[in-house]
Amino acid sequence: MAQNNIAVIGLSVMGSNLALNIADNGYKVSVYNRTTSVMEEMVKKFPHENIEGKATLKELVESLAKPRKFIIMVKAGAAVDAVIEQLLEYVEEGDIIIDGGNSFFKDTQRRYDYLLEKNIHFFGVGISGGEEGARRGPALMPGGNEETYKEIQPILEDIAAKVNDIPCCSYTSTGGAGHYVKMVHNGIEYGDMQLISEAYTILKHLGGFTNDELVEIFDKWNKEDLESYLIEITSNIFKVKDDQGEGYLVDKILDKSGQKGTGKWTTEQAVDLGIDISIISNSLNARYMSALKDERVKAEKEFGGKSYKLVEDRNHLVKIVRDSLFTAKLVSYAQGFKLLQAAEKEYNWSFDYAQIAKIFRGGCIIQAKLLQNIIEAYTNNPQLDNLIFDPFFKETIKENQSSLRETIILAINNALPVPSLSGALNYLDVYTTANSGANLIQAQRDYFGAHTFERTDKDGSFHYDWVGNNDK
Ligand code: NBP
Repeated sequence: MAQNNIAVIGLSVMGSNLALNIADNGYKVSVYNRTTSVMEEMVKKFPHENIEGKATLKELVESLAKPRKFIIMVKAGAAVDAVIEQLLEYVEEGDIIIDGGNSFFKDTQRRYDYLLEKNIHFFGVGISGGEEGARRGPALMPGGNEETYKEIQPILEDIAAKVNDIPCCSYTSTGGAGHYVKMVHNGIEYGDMQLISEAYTILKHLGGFTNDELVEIFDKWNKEDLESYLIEITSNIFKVKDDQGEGYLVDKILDKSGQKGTGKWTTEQAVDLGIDISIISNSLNARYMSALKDERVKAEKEFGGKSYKLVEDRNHLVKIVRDSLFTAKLVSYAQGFKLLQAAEKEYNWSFDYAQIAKIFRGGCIIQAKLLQNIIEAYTNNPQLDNLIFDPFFKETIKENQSSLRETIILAINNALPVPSLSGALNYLDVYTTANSGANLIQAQRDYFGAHTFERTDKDGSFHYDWVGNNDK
């Protein structure tokens, strides 16, 4: 009988966990996977009264109440298009297809437009929180038609993580907006992780802190402004002893970090839209550089090695590193939201930034106490040009920026790389400089290319005959 509430297509770890989460919330779920044995195994391994396995798409479609709702959880890219094409054989006008994978927002926009012509509603839903989030409550970033969103809102809100009973799920805007927000979320995640890693290397090499001492420091930070999922797991990481030898596991892990491309997308978008997201892009570059392990080992040898000088006042170091980390994090979020603002204009979306910050408060990697400050900032002034103008941001940055400067100088004097902390400080220094050196750049552009310039004392566009007058 066509009575089930929703279908999940793709039963790898994310799809299976999401189906179980939906079923736990009282919805009848039909599940399907291209390779039928995967579906059979899932249903056998996780028997659930609300889950029914379907071996064919036809059976799957026929099991659903109308309008039919499908969540596609397959590998991002061509697989999503393939599933959509197969579904088109069976779906009817008004049915709803949701892509919950990590799709590129332009693909989502293309699919949205394509399906709109056929009167099929398409939603791109950014899902954050990994396997555990999918199972117990992820952060959800839906994008698509606002009117039709009401059809899927109850299910999405029920399965999402909750903070103070408020679901970490909110409609973002049309087309690819949900996947865009997810992409920026991932970019911010890159920035947060790199900043924490820079704080760690400073404390380790210039403070001489042991892993046990780092646990204490991070535990303390996690009770203050820096409270966040990433600070919490970092502390947990420092506690773990190596299960295959002496010492701690973190010290045995090769310093080559991987990435799956969302930081690259975020950086490419920032370049396309002309937005400085230095913390995120420097974090991405740091991951690329980390991959060059052999070359870095060779270069360190050939350029004289490193000798870090321990500081005398370790308590002071902890203080300035904490202030630096928090300040850089404020700047990083300011940059991320600035990118969202630019995208809103470019793609004709309409974002509610306080709602977006609310989504991030739970279920996802960047959940942090700071998001409450962002919610307040945008609730007080939805038109903020830049988060750093919000009174809380402004006062905190003013109070802490000398610590950030001191930390960076200390790191630089020890040749300890801090690309993202310095990206934050450079951004602040550039943004708070009323008179920059760009007058000279304009003069050069006019000199070799007659690109013209504006003047400080008169309106209009000017050109000067630099060559002719030089020859005189
Ligand atoms: P994978 O990304 O590993 O994809 C495997 C699934 O895709 C299987 O069900 C597979 O079916 C199906 N599939 C492929 Br591959 N090609 C297909 C095609 N042409 N037609 C139909 N099905 C096809 O699964 P995942 O790790 O569960 O992730 C699902 C989505 O969620 C991805 O977009 C991922 O980026 C995203 N995501 C993952 C995480 C995470 O922590 N893993 C977190 C957040 C978001 P088969 O069994 O027949 O091969």
